[in-house]
Amino acid sequence: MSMKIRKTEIPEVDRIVNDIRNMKVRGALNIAIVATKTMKEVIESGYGNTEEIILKLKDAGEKLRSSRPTAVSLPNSIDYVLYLAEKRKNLNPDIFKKELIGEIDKFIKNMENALERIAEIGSKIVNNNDVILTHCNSDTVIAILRKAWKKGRRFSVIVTETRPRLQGHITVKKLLDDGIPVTLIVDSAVCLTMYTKKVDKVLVGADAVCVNGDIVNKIGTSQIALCAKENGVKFIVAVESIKFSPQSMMGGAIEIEERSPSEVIDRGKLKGVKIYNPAFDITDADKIDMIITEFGIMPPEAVYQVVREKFSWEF
Ligand code: RI2
Repeated sequence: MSMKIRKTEIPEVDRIVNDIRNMKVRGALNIAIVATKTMKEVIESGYGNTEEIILKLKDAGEKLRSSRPTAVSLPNSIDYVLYLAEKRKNLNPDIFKKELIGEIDKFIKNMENALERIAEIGSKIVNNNDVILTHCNSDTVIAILRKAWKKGRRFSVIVTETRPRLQGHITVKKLLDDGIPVTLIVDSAVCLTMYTKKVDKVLVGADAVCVNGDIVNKIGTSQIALCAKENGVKFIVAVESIKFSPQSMMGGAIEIEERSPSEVIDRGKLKGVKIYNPAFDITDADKIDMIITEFGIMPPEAVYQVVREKFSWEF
């Protein structure tokens, strides 16, 4: 007898895993929200007793966790859902599902609220006539810039292309849609642009924030931070606390995703060459002036305290 798979079961998880891996779903916060919604769907479609549903949830969590290794918001959100489930493992399946879904909805709302809160807090550091440089495509950065623009601040933004996937182009489109003036530069033009005093602030997102305040973000970020330090330009990071990594004392402890050589070059064109394609790099805390979170603006040294207070649940 052939076993029929229910429509919303594991294949849906596989599809999301692929979408995250192929970067159809991307951006550290977005990945966390989509993964959490997928876990919720596993609960909604789960049948059997509570123990069996938890097993399915763990299986889905493992698959989702493996989709991209660097964005800490992904394991953080999966671990939190599993923690909520374990706490309710003695409940009957109906009450278990109802309570867990309610908690997950609250968790998703909290992540969305964090983004709005950061937009509000971050908008205050954007001044009239500022020239702000950003790298890659961060929804959190865009939310700040949009909010500041809506409040009437008038500024302009320099966006790096962000090789190899040119995610800077997404940022350019989004900002232009809101009427914000944008200049696109190649990644290697950052130093000259800062040296010629064309930048007031750097504002970037992050995929992970370590306990010591180091951040992990799109490849090229650390060079921009070095350049900002050298030229006395403020380097500011905007992140929701779901991206804080309680398990990583320093940036070096976080796994850096290496992506396909085909993102860099069509190898047929340069036969025999080796390609190294890390997707992220580490910016040391001492290059960071401030971190904007939903709790307020803090120096990188304050991350330790937030991690202690926020991540009281067990992994
Ligand atoms: P938000 C992105 O990673 C970029 O590195 C970006 O700076 C960071 O996540 C944070 O993005 P990727 O998914 O959560 O493009 O602020 O590899 O959107």
